[in-house]
Amino acid sequence: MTSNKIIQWGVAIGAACIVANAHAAGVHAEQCWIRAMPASVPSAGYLVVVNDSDAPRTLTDIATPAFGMAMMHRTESNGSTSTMVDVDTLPVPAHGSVSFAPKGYHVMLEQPAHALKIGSTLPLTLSFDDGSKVTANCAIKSPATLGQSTQ
Ligand SMILES: [Cu+2]
Repeated sequence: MTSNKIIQWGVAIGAACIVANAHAAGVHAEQCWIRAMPASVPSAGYLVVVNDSDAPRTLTDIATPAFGMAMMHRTESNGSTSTMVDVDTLPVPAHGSVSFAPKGYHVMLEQPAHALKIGSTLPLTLSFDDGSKVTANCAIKSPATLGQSTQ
């Protein structure tokens, strides 16, 4: 009996270590979607960047083979007018997250390599200051989509 208990504890501790390692991997992306616009107009990508690690991370670049240009922007509104500001780097706090959402941060996507197919997915690859990269699969949605994806 005693030795069985010891084995059970060993299994439980092993499982806990696997979970801890997955979190130590650091940063991941969630709920990525792209609002598809006609090729003559930029499309916009939205996602949530989650940092599960103990260290702050800085997002330094977003790239995709699906578009000729991918840029990080922030929308700033002053009453009736709104402008877009370039974002070079974006800090993601330890155990925190940053949301790209309509009227805030967005990924401006220009020059689609192929016509955007609603219902399909395209990858966005995020680069961080520690050299790590995370690829998100982003759902292509119609221009009428306004809110955050619930998927
Ligand atoms: Cu923009």
